[in-house]
Amino acid sequence: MIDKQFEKEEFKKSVKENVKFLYRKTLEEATQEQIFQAVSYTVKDVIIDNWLKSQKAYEKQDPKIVYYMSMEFLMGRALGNNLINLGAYGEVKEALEELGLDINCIEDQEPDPALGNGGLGRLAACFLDSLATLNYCAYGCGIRYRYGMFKQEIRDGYQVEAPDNWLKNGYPFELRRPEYAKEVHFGGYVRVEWDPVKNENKFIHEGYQAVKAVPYDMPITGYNNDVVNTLRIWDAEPIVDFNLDSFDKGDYHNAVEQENLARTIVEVLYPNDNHMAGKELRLKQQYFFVSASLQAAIAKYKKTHDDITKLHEKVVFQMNDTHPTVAVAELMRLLMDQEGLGWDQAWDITTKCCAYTNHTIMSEALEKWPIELFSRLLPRVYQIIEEINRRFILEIQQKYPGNFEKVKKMAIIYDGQVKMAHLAIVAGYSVNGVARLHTEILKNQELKDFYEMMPEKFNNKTNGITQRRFLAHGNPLLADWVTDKIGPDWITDLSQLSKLKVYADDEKALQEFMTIKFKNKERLAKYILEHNGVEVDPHSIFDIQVKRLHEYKRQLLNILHVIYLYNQIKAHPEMDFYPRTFIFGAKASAAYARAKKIIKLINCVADVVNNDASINGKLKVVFIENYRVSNAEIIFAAADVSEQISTASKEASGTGNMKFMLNGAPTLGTMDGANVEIVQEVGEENAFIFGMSSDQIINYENNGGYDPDFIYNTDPEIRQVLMQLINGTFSSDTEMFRDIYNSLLDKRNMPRPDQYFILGDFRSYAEAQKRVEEAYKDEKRWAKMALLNTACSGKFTSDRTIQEYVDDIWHLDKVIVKEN
Ligand code: 26Q
Repeated sequence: MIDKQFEKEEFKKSVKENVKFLYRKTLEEATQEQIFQAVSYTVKDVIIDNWLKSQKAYEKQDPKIVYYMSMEFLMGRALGNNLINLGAYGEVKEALEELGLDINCIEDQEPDPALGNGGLGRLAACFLDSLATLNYCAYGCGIRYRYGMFKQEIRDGYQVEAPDNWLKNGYPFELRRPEYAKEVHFGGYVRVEWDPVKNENKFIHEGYQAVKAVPYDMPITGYNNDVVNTLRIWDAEPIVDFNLDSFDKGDYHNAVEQENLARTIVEVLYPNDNHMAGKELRLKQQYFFVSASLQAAIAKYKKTHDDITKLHEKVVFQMNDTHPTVAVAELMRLLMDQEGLGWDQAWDITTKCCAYTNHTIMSEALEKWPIELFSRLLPRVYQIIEEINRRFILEIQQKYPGNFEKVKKMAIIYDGQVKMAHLAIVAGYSVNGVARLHTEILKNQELKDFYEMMPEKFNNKTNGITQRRFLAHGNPLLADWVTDKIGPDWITDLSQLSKLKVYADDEKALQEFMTIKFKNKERLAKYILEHNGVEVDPHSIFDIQVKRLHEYKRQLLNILHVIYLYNQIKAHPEMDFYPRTFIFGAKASAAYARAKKIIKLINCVADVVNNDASINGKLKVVFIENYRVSNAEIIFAAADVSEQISTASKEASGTGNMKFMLNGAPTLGTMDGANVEIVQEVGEENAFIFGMSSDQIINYENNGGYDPDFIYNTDPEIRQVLMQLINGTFSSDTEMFRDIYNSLLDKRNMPRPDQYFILGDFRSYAEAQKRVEEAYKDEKRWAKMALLNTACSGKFTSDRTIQEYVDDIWHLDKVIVKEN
């Protein structure tokens, strides 16, 4: 149903008025950006009414609330998504057309709020969409970074990072809420005082620096249910007012420091993906948003409840990886020092309120903080962690008397470090992995000791994605086709897609499906021409790998295989070869030198391959600059082949894999993360699986025996590819890719040469690629595969994931906002 507010004439009038009020201009005089602002304000007006209505409904129904605590929310653009969820996209598109405006151009004016790195941040965004759509009361809690994920420019083949000043024109979908500001304290010391009345010690935090946390709320609209939840991101402001001459001269130094602290704390998102940066500022960011969010949650609870010991009945804090894990100690602090509870009561509540999701098993991503830094920055919180640790060690010793190995492996504080994952597991009542295989590896390898001691905490929640953004909005042609075939229920019940299976042998339907794919490929080709100046043929196979750049994701395997194909075509020009476009998109962390070199390599290979007339355009390589949520939507829709080629056991789940599948691209991948479940859903015959299993990889890791030099010495085609890295084929500087070459072979990297087993999987990958080509040549077979991928993707909606979190972990109540 279309809301009255989106009645076309009303809407047009409102846009014109907003342009007038905001810019003192007529529509004709306004820029596209100004029109975007005006349109957004009109949409926001409607949302605000539903926001108020949702608030009222929550007050009346008093549901349990989940606070999704995350350092990252990779939201992507809001305008189009809100229009979809309000059921107004079509109407608004037409209204804009009548004003002579193209909705796509208007949407393109919006900056991507890129307050996240990759998978973990995007998952948080999908979860908020599903929570609102499923009628659950939820808050996202995070940080309002002034600068989100950097913009990537490619210059001379190199990645160059540019700041992302996403707030420069003002962001229309946020609301400052100064009345909910909270103070957060850093540094100082703890004074212990005897409280003769309560007959116990009082802990008084003094000499700290204070920062004011000011929340900005962003509306999260549910699909067609009038629910509007809140993403609350915190900004930092100094508490002292510099413009007052009157402040105590003696405090000048402290005042300057507090001002600096406020300015730096929310300045920028750390652009590390799956890698721990042990920076003090990062820990400050974590405590800053956690403390403010917990204070706000407790204040909200106390407004309508007077028994703080029942907090867990109405509140749950889900920790998105260990990044917000300081929450468990902060909650203890607030319950004891502010609410006056004793340790046991506070611990009982805390351990019923906190739950933890693990997103990685890679050791370099595990958060460990030096105790020196931790205790200096958060002295009272550190004290509490010490006590949690002391009590936990007693528990270990009780359960495993005399087994000091256990203490060594499981302690929260050990070797001068605070291990955040251990803290999260000990204090959380639920520990979950993000795909079946990942959870099994956690239970049987990485977190084995914890699983043995507390098996009841462990559970799996396979990730999912929102079909509202990644099909309804990103692929309107396919969305309409699906609705045509099976009705619109898939938008809130993705399992409906299985009804498409009856079309798997229907030639007309297959034809339609592939025609849509072709049109989407044309749309992407246009984007690539406009943004990269490269012409690609939409008739070629679009083989796509888009994700953060990391060695474990093995973009290197992909590009080495491109070189191998190039050599084949050059050596056998007469060879039957189906034209292929290899498309990459990836940001490398600014400090990750080898990852940046891999980007350079991809671009150097692209230069050579794309400009070699002798191969007749059979092979093209494209690196899409600045891969992000907004262009991802276009990219997934246009994919023929989904590259999911991580070293088995390393990718916890992956979510891009699901977005490709939903859009009808078969997976070319390893048995890793959620790929395993994708194959289970779609059938092995509709995917291209290759490579070593996670068991094989783990076995090599534990026992050694992987010998890439043997492969290099015995496989001349692989050797040729590797030689080309250092013989000037792709760069006149023969040292350019020496490090990459070494990384694949050098046994001096012992005990394990190439942790990512690239040469070990190379032949198997090349064979799988051959199978892709054969399958693609058979048009009907391919169409069927593609369609079945869409038809079998129902499991991978974040709606299913969220319902599982609700059923097994959160136990939330459904809320009704829209009266029928
Ligand atoms: C930690 C400490 C200091 C600085 C940065 C970090 C940091 C930041 C981001 C550590 C890890 C991350 C991101 C991890 C991540 O995105 N993991 C991905 O999560 C997805 C959602 O569950 C999975 O699908 C992916 O498999 C997993 O890699």
